[in-house]
Amino acid sequence: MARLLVTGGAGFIGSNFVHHIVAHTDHTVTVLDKLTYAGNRASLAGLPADRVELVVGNIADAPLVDELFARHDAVVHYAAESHNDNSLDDPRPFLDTNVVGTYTLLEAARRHDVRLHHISTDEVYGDLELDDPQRFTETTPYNPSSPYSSTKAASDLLVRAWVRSFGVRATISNCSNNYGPFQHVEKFIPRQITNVIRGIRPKLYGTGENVRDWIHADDHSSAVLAILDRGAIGETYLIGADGEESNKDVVETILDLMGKDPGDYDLVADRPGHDLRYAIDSSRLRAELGWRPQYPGFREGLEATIRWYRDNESWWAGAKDGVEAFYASKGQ
Ligand code: NAD
Ligand code: TDX
Repeated sequence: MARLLVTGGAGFIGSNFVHHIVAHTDHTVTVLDKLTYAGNRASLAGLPADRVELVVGNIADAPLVDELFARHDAVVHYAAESHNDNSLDDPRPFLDTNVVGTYTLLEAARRHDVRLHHISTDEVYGDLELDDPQRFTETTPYNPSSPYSSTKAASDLLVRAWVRSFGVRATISNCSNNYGPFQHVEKFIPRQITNVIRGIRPKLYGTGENVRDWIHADDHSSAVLAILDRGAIGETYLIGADGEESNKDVVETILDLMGKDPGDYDLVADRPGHDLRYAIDSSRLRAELGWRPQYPGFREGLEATIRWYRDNESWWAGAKDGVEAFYASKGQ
């Protein structure tokens, strides 16, 4: 039994991880989350109070972070500003949380010699051509495109430097695009599902040819747990489930699964600097730590996710109108 501190545990992937930990381990969890627009207490509802505690606070608050690190065995760091479109609108919070926040955690890890796992993204590697046979590996050079991905790249490099310079016991994982329950309606898949529920046509950026490599959030959680248990200190592991799909195919599948005409969507203004394709080679994680994705195929996963958004309208309804107004102001 370990005492885990999970930053950003009221967000999409962090809350899925907390549910996973409660279901599959006997660890206790303290969530440190600022509850920004992206954090939601309701994502932790129903979890046992003797296993999960929520502390509302900022990862850049050094005294608070120091006090929390002193009483935990390991930290899993999910907290971030996570949305590319927001980072194009106002990059500042991305620097404050993703860079200064991560720096604050690293300094506390150094002081208290606490094991830290840093959650990152495949977007640090930039993008691939559609027909490139190569996928991202742990040795692909960093080449981020957006304010969001450049701040995530910066945070990864800080972790590497604190490992090498100060002996901080940290690991890093870079994961592909996640889907599943508790994802904010600003993101691609929940936006389109909730659009269809509301009678709004799905919106595809540009031509819809861009490719993302999809993994269910629960498979991301099992990979993070494997790295926390068995990963080598100072190392980076790529997490992916061989789930490449074009955005157009994803929208058509959602429409089909929701009983609509698969052509019933709009092409809208493209994202500036829009990355074309991401693709992860997760051989290292599979070979060295024996991890395998457990979730069934993408279509089945999408079907379950659609069911979750239909059944949990009260979880997302409050955010929907504001998100659509933001996109409408940009012609998206
Ligand atoms: P999210 O936006 O849904 O959740 C982020 C959480 O962090 C929210 O609960 C928010 O309140 C909290 N937070 C933000 N700033 C904070 C601060 N200063 N102090 C404390 N808490 C703060 O994001 P997500 O999609 O769940 O992503 C989680 C992590 O996974 C991020 O680090 C992201 O870069 C990474 N990641 C995401 C994906 C994806 O597909 N969504 C893929 C790979 C990696
Ligand atoms: O309405 C939309 N229409 C559309 O075509 C939206 C919101 C998005 N898109 C496109 C843009 C991307 O090609 O869909 C794709 C996925 O978009 P997002 O959900 O915004 O994700 P992405 O930019 O790929 O980044 C996600 O994966 C990597 C997460 O948000 C990041 O936090 C993670 O690091």
